[in-house]
Amino acid sequence: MMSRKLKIGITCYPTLGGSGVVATELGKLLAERGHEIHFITHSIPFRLGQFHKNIFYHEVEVNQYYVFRYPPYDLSLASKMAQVAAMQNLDLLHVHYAVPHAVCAFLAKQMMNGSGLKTVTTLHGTDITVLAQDESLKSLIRLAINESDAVTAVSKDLIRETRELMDITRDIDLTYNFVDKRVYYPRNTGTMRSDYALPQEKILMHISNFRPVKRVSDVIDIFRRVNEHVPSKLLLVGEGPELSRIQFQIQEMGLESRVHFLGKQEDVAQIISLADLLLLPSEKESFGLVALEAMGCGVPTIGSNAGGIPELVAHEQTGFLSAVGDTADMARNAVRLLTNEAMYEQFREACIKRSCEEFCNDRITLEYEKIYYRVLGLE
Ligand code: GMT
Repeated sequence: MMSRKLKIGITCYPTLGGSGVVATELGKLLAERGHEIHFITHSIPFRLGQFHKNIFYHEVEVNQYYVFRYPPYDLSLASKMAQVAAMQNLDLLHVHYAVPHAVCAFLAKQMMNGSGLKTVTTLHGTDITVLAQDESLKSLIRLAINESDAVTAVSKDLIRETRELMDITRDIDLTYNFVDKRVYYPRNTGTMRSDYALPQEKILMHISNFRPVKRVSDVIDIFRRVNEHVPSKLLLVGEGPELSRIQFQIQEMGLESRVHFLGKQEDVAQIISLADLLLLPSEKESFGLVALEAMGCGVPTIGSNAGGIPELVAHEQTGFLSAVGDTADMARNAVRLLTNEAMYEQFREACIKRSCEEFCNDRITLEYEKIYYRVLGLE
């Protein structure tokens, strides 16, 4: 029974964020395992890559009727989900992010009444920690969660927070995020390193969407402190609303010559492999996918102990975690690690081992598969 290949519709935010990356990578891995995957999104997922015979893409188009002041994307998505489910005879819809995707899946299931279509919702963090704080959305999110045939969340901390904030008692499966170990391993960076740093300098890196929650000013402060003891360079990867303020802060501190802005980058594994340390001092992080991407490449994380980060980064083994905002402690830990070669080597090996054993693609894909078979009664 377990080997029946499934037809799965996947909806995610295709153009940004860790949730889109995880959803797309999961779809690709499920397709490799013989399942038929139908992405139902407004644009083609940015990490989809090469053609694969088991992967299909269905574009959600929003009609601009003159009566609409706000064209209803959510309703178009729900209709498209139902249409694809009927046309392709889907077994289930797996939606990433509660708003609006889980709500749309609920509507699609109602439209497909009696067809046996199941829905699985994966919560990624901000859908609960930010959006569910809005009382006007809370009941809708609660409905979508309660009506899903299975709900998963990417950390224990997110499960706890969902229960507390949403007053939800139903089962929520823990499915950690993962990295594909065929992609995330310590890459040979050749001469690339010398483009950014001198041989005696260390490279610190921060990758994010530069939103306030990432506390990028803390990144700069940690770097300033580290640089007083260990000659180093800071590589900033990504773009977002805080970027211009950060540029100003760097100028004010006179650090321009020591910081490189790399903008948005596609080949994250190659870039992270340049780093000696990843900095992730976030205010809140349900998981912190970038710390896992770094871990896969053998790069320890110095960061905060917010949200789900401690479930991923093993404190004193694959990195060091401090209280949010304690940049002095974060800098002390960074210096400790960068100036002790034996300790650094130990951390590096622990990173590679932990990412392969605890967060590897094979393991997490099987966990999702098991959930699909369970909701379909095919266990
Ligand atoms: O806030 C972000 O960085 C984007 C957001 C998203 O929707 O992709 O990230 C959330 O989901 C990621 C994938 O599961 C997690 O790794 C991030 O920790 C989480 N962000 C927050 O909780 C702030």
